[in-house]
Amino acid sequence: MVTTEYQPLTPETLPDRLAEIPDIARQLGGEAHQWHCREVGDGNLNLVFIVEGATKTLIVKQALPYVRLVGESWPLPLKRSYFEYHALCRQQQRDPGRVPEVIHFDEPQALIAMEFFSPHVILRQSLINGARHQDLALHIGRFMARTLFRGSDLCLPAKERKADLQLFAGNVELCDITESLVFTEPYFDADQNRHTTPQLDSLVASLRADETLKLQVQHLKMDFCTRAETMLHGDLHTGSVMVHEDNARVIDPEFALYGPMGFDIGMYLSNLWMAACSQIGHANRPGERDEHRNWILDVANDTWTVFIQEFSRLWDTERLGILYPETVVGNRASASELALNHRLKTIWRDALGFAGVEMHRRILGLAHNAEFEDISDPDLRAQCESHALTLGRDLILGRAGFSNVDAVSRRFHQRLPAA
Ligand code: SR1
Ligand code: MG
Repeated sequence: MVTTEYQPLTPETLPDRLAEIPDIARQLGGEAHQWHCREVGDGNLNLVFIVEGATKTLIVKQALPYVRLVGESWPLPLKRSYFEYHALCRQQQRDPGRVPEVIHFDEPQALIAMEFFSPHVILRQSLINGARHQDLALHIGRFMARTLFRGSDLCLPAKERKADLQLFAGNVELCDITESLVFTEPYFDADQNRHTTPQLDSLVASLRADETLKLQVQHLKMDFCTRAETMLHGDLHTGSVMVHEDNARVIDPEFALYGPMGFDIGMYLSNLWMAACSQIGHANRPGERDEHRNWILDVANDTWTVFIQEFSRLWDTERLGILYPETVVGNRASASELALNHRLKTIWRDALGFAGVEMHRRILGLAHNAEFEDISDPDLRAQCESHALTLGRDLILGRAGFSNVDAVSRRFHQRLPAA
């Protein structure tokens, strides 16, 4: 853009600003005054515009200098769009077509113009509506395996991986959000917290009084902060996935960082499990959503199965990095297989712990989930939330004991509230 001083855009100012960028003007087609812009951001942080031109529609995302959810009292650096841009470029290379193509990045304006997925909707809302998407597990399981494997020392040249480690280490403020809002605040009576009260009061008090639980969460937080295994999406929940029929795409990697592989997986599975917990709250009659709930649980199971398959395939075919070299661990039939199984076991155990923490923070912390928030009857909402809170505690404390994803489904059903 010609204009260099940062200015938050509006649907009125956006067309003239976009017209200054030849790439965008060409793609949109026609004249700037014909372009139709609307602001559609419903996330916690940014402005998001849909810009309909004469020949094409684009998404324009602009960071605000503060947290949108809270307001100007919580400043947040514009630089997050720089990390989002770099993460999108890497994800595009590592799993082509699964993330929006970047058309233009303007660093001073903290603005990314990108591909518009249409008629896709946010997965979280689709699960609330009771819709199904057949290949969801395939797309997201592969996305996680490809991005997590290909961003790590298992695959990337060490020099490149270290440069990226350094680059994403700058995403300090967004990491701080996760460190505080996910791993810390839910476990004490922090100012920004809220929960369904009084229904959940005693359960919340018991969680906050549970020293073993809090210690385990701090162990997980230490892993999140220190185990820089790969480039993570960093905020891979069902609000960061867009779906249409059998297609699924991933958006919004502004929280990207180098961290443990299990974090993205745990956060994503957790949001599926919470969607499943919420289904009784969206039923018009008892049992109406049982099938849908079981379908969501199956998607969680299949996602992990696809992850294992794809990660194992990459282990055999793309293990070109410095870790577990073939010269030392041999090929699949020997020590390599033991090493792969060890890694998968660690990722699974970590994922379960992170999943439990994500459940807690979405019910006790600042940023809640629509699948629970949209349940207007507080008693019913609290029932769904209690299910998730207790499941979350089980996952954190028992993460080493859930041998596979079926074991989690069984625990889900054991904790299911009586109809
Ligand atoms: C203040 S930001 C709250 C949450 O919104 C984002 O989507 C992340 O999940 C963050 O934790
Ligand atoms: Mg987001």
